[in-house]
Parts: sequence; structure tokens; C-alpha cells
Amino acid sequence: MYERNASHIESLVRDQNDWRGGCINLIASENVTSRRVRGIMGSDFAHRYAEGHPGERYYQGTEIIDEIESDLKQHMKSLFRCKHADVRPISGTIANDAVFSRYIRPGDIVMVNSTPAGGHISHHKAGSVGKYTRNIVNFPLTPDGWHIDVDHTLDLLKSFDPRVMIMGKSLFLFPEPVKELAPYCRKKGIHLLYDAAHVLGLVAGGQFQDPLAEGAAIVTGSTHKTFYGSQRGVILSNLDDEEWRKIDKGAFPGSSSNHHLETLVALTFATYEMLEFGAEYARQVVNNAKHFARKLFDSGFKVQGEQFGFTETHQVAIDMSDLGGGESAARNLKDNRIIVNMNLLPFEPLDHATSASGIRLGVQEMTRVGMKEPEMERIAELFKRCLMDKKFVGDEVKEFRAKFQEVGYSFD
Ligand code: DSN
Repeated sequence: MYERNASHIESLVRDQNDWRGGCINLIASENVTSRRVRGIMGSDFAHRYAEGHPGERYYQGTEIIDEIESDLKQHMKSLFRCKHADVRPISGTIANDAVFSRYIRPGDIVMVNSTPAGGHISHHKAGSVGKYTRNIVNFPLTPDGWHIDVDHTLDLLKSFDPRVMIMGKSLFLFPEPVKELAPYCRKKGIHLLYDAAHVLGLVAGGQFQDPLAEGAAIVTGSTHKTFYGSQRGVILSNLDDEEWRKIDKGAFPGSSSNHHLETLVALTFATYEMLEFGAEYARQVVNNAKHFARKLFDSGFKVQGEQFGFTETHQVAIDMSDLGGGESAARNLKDNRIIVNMNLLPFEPLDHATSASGIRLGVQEMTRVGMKEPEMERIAELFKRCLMDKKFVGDEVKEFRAKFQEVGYSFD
């Protein structure tokens, strides 16, 4: 009786594959996995459980996943040059929650990047931090809005003692002042956490600040943005063993039970791709983002961060307020097969979240399918024709994208 409905789901999945395979995908939090990574999903591991650590499970029959998970941990540690890696969180937010649940007590003060400054929802009242405390203080920003103001922060810290500082964010153009604030945090016993969800692949590829080396106590991240693996999370640290045990318990049983073995296996494969190709990939991502930003700027868009070279990451931010705002621009682009999201910009009121003035663009996925500087120029030109000249470019986008279907920087 329901088979027709079930078949409809299969056809929707085919539609999705065709649709997004024919679009220029510029959502900064997404990426594509390689053919071989996709190929190993859907295995028997999709049905299994393995709570605990390799060799110390609560279930029988886990020998093979034990080997794979141990391998993943070892290679994550070598990629990020650290002592500890927890690969069990099934997303970046779950990784954050595992850490926040151990370090934030009721009433504690936590310093974060505000939402308009790019802070992730899990850092705020409505998200994970808000489950543990309501005392959330935003970092002051420099007048340009794109950096934490270090002097002003140190000044503010004369009047209160936060327990935790969370750096790293979702609208993320430039490095955070980790090395500037880490000595103060160490002296005062403040836990300095760094959410590297967006930049994890750039850190792995040596193209962005290394937050652990600069003094962060813990790094969390998701593994599917600039790190081009399956959708999961990770926690990395050089804490001493006793302190790390708290985080370990935060990951399991604190924030997860089964840790979704199918995507863990896929992440292990993708981590080898990152070890092999990550440096070259990350370099091209940053070059593409800079070039794209420059070309958009030259076309007349209000690209943010000009005085700092526009971006040091995979992201580009544009103020669209003179062109109808971020929401309408994102919708218009989508109708032309270019997928982006609207975004609040620094200092914009929070209640503009559904009518944000900016758009955020990420070039990591299109880099992975082989696009380089000439293609960034072409996309900038498509943006201009679509958003400024009000032309329909959807058919051209589809034709252009058809030439970029292979996933590179992989063993495919
Ligand atoms: N909200 C996602 C982003 O787009 O940055 C991250 O979870």
C-alpha cells in the first residue's frame, strides 16, 4: 500500500542529486565526499553499535570497527599534532556539547562571539551553552567588526572572571587572537576553547592558524566543511590525561550513546585523503576565496574585509543591503542555481536574523570539484549578471557546472 510513497522518496533523492549536482554550491558549512567515501557508506556498519572505546566496548562483534576507529584516532592526532582525539561525537554541535557539559556550571560566565559577529548557535543562550549557564558575554569587536578587540577584552576582564572563552565561529574570515589571549587564560584558569568547525580542513592543510599550537586548551570541529569527510564531529587536545578523562566522559556517555559507525568508517577513509591532498586542497581553497572576493569587489559588490585582504579562509561575506538585502539575494541566486545563505553581519541587530543584510559564500565545495581562479571569475560574473543586471543565468550555471562533476583531492 505504501510502496508508491516509498518509491517517491527514491525519486526525490535522485532529484536532489541532479539538482545540487547542477548548482554552484556555495554554502560555507557543506562539502562533498569522494566517490570512494560514498561507496563505503551503506555497509553493514550502518546497522551496528559500538559504545565505549576500541577494545573496551559494551557490545560483542566490534573487532573490525575497533581497528578502524583506532586508526582514525591515530591519524587525527598526527594530522593535528596533538595528544588526544575523540572521534565519537556525531556532529560539531555534539562535540561542543560534550566539552561544554564538562566545563560550564550554572552561573559561570562564558565569553563568546555574538551571533552577528559569527558565533555559532551552540555557543549561545538558545543552544548548548544556554543549557548550562545564562551568563554569556560577547567579545567586544574592533570597529571593522571582523576581529575580537584584544585590548578592550582585557579591559573588560578586570571586572569579571569568565570560566570559559569560546573562539572560532561560523562567519569566519580572519584568525582569532588565540596567542594574544591564551597567556591571560592560563594565568586565570580560564578554559580557552576553539570551535574550528569551519576551518578544520584549512588547519589540517596548514593554511590557517593552528589553535592548539597557539594555546587553545581544546579544539572542537565538524568534519564536513573545509574538512571534506562525512558529517561528524571531533574533539582535539593536548590536555593532561586526567583532565582529558572529563572530556572523554562528556563524549560518552555525556552526549552520545552509539556513535554512528557508518559515517565513522567513511571519515577514516576521508582522513587519509586529507593527509594525502589536504595541503594542496587548503591552499587552493584560500586562493579561490581571495580571488573570488576580489572579483566580486571589482564588480561593485560590497565585499567585507577589504582592508584585510577580504578573507583568510574559505568564506567571503557581502553586504547586500543596497541590493535588496541578503534574504532576497539568496533566494534570487537559488532561482538561478547558485546556493548560498543569508547571514547577519557584525553589529546587525539579532532580530534581523530572518531578513539579514549579508550573504556568506564558501568556495570549499566548488574547489573540491576542480574549480580554480578562472572559475571564480566566471562565478563572480554570474553573480553580477544575476544580482545587479537582473538576468536569468540558471541555464548557464547548469551548463558550466556540468564540466565539474569529479571530486578531486581524493583517491577516486
Ligand atoms: N550553522 C552551520 C553553518 O552554516 O555555519 C554550522 O553548524
